[in-house]
Amino acid sequence: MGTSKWSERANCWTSTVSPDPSSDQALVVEMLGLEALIRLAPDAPSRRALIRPGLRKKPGVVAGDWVTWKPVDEDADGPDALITAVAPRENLLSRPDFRGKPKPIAANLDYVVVVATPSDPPLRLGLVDRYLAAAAHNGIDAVVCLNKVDLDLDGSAQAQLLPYARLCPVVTTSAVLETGIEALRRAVQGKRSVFVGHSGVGKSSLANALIPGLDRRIGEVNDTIGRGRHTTTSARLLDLPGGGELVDTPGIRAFGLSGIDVRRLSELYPEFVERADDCRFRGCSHTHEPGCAVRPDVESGEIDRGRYERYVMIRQSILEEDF
Ligand SMILES: Nc1nc2c(ncn2[C@@H]2O[C@H](COP(=O)(O)OP(=O)(O)OP(=O)(O)O)[C@@H](O)[C@H]2O)c(=O)[nH]1
Ligand SMILES: [Mg+2]
Ligand SMILES: [Zn+2]
Repeated sequence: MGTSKWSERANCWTSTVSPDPSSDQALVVEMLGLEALIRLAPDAPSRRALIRPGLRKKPGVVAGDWVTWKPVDEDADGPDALITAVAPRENLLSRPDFRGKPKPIAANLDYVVVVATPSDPPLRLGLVDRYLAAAAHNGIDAVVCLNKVDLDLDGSAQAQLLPYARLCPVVTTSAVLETGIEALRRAVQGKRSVFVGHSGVGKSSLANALIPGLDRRIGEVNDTIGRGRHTTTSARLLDLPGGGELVDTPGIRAFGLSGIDVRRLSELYPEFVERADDCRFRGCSHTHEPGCAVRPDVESGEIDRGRYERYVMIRQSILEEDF
């Protein structure tokens, strides 16, 4: 869904959803309570829109949605537009809220860019795995970005991410030293990406590095706690110079996969899928079944043991949530 999709979208909307070919379609840039910031064309300024009450129910409206709108009477400083419909989504990335209910993050995405750090906050590969599984579940490609590589003095974080290079692009950056920014730019150019990860990994700092003059608010440098700062409070779609967009999102503490059927979990691991045809049983979970073709590959090192062990733990956590 790069910027080029604007025209494709426009054609598709005029032929299907909208009888009026003028300009009643817009892109949602940010949600602010019951209002949305929408944009009518790639370089147009964003404007405030109310959301028709019937559309407020989850998943509601999110950044990256294409919507139909109509003008409404401007009252003082209030919004001057009303969103009347949401176009069918190509995909939607959600995460469970504190009650386990899916909370939508962003829609119509090409990439989920999982941002992680060697330290401050510490590297948690279980979270990376959960995001990769969620991306696969929603049919979205993933990119892993190891930011704050300036803190990876012994290279151990980079070593831990080596197995991921077989699964998706892995980019190593430092927003502070401005290293790896061009590689990240190449990875996301012309596409629509959502930046996800713990609070404080540098998602907004990377957005600032990719978009000169953006000046998005980032966490305090001399904060001594080193985690849980939640500087960004709502997902915001930002234009990349030269085409494409990124959605900067608020950091999270944990990312559950409770919406995923546990029997489907192994299908979200491409390295397991590659071998699963040779398992004796269809729908093998690769945990206890005889004749499993995946476990020998874990033993031989063909499949990364860490990924496998975390898969077993993630599977267990989904099973426990289900009962
Ligand atoms: N050493 C180092 N610090 C960085 C780097 N990138 C960002 N930081 C610092 O990390 C802190 C958090 O950066 P943010 O960009 O606000 O992180 P965020 O992921 O957007 O955080 P939330 O909005 O809370 O989710 C700030 O103090 C940044 O200066 C980096 O590459 N190296
Ligand atoms: Mg941020
Ligand atoms: Zn198996």
